[in-house]
Amino acid sequence: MRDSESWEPTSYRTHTIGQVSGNGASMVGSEVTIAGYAETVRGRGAICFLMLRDGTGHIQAFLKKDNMDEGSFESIQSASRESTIQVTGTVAQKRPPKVAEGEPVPPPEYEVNVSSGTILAEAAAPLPVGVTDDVQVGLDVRLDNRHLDLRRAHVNAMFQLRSKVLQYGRDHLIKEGFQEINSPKIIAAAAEGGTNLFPMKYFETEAYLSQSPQLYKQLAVLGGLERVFEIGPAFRAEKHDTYRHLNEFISFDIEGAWMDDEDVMGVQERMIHHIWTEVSNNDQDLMGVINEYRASQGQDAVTVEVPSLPFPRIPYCDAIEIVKDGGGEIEWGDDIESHHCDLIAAKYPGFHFLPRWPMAMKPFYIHHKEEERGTTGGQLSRGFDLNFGRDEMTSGGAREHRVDVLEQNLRNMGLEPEDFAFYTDGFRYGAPPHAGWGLGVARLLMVLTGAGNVREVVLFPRDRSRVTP
Ligand code: AMO
Repeated sequence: MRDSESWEPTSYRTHTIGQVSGNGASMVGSEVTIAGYAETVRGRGAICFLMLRDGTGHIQAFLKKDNMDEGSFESIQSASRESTIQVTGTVAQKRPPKVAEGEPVPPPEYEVNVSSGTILAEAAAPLPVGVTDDVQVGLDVRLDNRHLDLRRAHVNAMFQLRSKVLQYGRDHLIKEGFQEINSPKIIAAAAEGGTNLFPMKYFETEAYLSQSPQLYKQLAVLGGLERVFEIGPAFRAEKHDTYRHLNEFISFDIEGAWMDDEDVMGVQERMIHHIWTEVSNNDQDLMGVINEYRASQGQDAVTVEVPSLPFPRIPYCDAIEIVKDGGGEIEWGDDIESHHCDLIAAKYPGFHFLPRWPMAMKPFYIHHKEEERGTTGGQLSRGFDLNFGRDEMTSGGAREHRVDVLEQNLRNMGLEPEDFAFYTDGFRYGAPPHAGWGLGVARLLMVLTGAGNVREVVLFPRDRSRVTP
């Protein structure tokens, strides 16, 4: 439940439910108007107990026929679960429950003795997804009814955590001198390979949905913004159907001038360390709600263990050896796939970087790895991934800032430099060496919350079979 101490009254309520239940002692006798969802409606005849919930808490509203006009009493008494209801009444302390001698006395609880009330919108019954009662339904039914699914305490907690994680990440980057940008999402050239583009008709010409802010965050840095970040949507027409792939995802990107791969790995690990520390210090209540649900499903609790710095760095060549030693089949030049990652994670549980990938496996904008800066060539790159367990969280690297080499990289990858002129032109007038990364927000949240599927932590996921709601 959200902390609403500082929330102002609105046209529909004088107080949030959290304000009333949290400050009950000082509010006894005060008149309040509150509004929320009807969790339960109990009682017959002349009295009724209505459990109301808003985003900040629950409270019991006590209705007596004699104290209200008859019509509103009767309509509320017969209201269906999850209907939205507004009530006005006085705050009172609930009668304390009887406790055996020697047993601890529970803290006082408060209720609202209702003098008037209105149903704002009646809920249809039955509910396709149980909100407070745990009826087992599959993920697809939940996502079809996400508006109801979100009312469940642990799902709501996931999205509160998501907002916190983005806030902590932002705060950290701003402290390190990064400024937030927004790059276009309608684009003309592919940053991440031409095969997974969503084409769109753009007046008389063809355009695409952006796969990544890559080229634009670089241009912003070349333009002198120095250190930038963006949290925005990325679109990939990938035909994957897995727990970690979506066709629209939120990419958390940074780009910094006068930085190389090692520098931005530092930014990444400090940011993740900061997020985990803040969640551990401030958001154990939200983790508690998630763990309560996990316990009800027989799942282990998730704990927020702040990772120690620095994260291990396992260069690609060493990672290949670890996979081979673990019995995996892999050769230099092969991609490191999930089943290979399991073997690496057995040795390095937690976050770990995989730097220095073969140049041929990295996009055209990645810089070669050289012993002597300023020379070209070499098989290795300054590109890296950050993994956790079997999942890739981030890709990044130092960028090629010399326009002649950049154009050659494009040609080497079968691309036409002319198609990228809007980008390469940015390098013609003095380009600072720079580096950056892109982090999949949902994948990071999956690690933090123990969710087994990115769809759990994405409000309205888009995959091959889902474009609604
Ligand atoms: P990359 O393509 O590796 O790199 O993407 C960066 C990160 O985004 C996440 N991600 C996805 N998440 C969900 N569904 C998908 N289909 C999906 N695809 C990618 C992953 C991944 O690590 N321009 C570079 C970044 C850079 O170098 O700055 C890029 O986009 O967590």
